[in-house]
Amino acid sequence: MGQRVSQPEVRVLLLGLDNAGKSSLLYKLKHDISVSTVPTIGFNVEMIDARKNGKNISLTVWDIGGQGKMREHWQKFHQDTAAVVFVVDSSDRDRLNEARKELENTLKSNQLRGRPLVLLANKQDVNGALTVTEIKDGFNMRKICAGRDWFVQPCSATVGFGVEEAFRRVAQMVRLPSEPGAVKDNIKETVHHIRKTKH
Ligand SMILES: Nc1nc2c(ncn2[C@@H]2O[C@H](COP(=O)(O)OP(=O)(O)O)[C@@H](O)[C@H]2O)c(=O)[nH]1
Ligand SMILES: [Mg+2]
Repeated sequence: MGQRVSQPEVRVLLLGLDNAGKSSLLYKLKHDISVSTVPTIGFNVEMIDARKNGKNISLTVWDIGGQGKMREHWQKFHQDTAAVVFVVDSSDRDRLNEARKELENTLKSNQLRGRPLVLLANKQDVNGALTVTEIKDGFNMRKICAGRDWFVQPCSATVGFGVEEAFRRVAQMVRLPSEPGAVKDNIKETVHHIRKTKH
């Protein structure tokens, strides 16, 4: 724990439609890598140890979900976010358009301008799941991600492939707090803010 305090920390937002597999991804990471959670205030936070430029960093991954009550906090979350991980259920063709709209809306946020995006094409273990190419084309990624770094990673949260790769990629893409153009992050401040404004 003490070691962590000194290492650079960046906030990563885990977004996507309900049922995309966000919680499963975090659960997977939690079992493979050391983490801490704040389950009592209605969302999941996991600290992921990662490496960037040969140094240890912490990714604090926030799964704030789509719960109505949390939506009012999204602006605050966006402001301090260094990267977005957007999870798609690749086996759910019926909701692909809904997922695309949600992603487009997210990317329109002023606070997230220029922040890197990793799109997780989850549930690749399901027969007939959309391929990375199909999702890239279907989402028109080149167009909607103009002006930021982006990457599409196939994965399966249940089988457990592609997940660690995705977060390694996130670590490569984020700007550290010490770098120009970075955002500062402060978990305590945010938790305090949420507690204060909860009721
Ligand atoms: N087959 C398959 N099912 C998955 C995968 N990831 C999640 N699921 C299932 O999808 C459902 C929704 O997952 P959950 O993590 O709760 O989604 P969330 O709403 O985005 O947090 C659950 O039944 C999971 O077991 C995956 O990679 N493959
Ligand atoms: Mg969930």
